[in-house]
Amino acid sequence: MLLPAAASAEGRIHIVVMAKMRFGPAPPDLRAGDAIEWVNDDIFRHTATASDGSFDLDLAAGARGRTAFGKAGAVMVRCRFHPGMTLRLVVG
Ligand SMILES: [Cu+2]
Repeated sequence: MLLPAAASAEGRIHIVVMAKMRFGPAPPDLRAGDAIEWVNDDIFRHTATASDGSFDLDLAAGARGRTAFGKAGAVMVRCRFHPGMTLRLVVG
């Protein structure tokens, strides 16, 4: 029986900046086990809220926070305060 190769000790951390009422681009190489560090570089409070309920991060202006991605798949992210802010993530 073959065992899967050992996973790397830790996933990588990708940065997504929120600025000017928008999410920055989705990381193209996001993988299960990775995390995103959300950086609110705006003058407004924003959230990074997953449509599947897997995370809901509330960030004051200037704040940052991380969410981890445990499994592959697509997830839509939006800001609860600004309906125009959306981001589609694909976890490989
Ligand atoms: Cu917002």
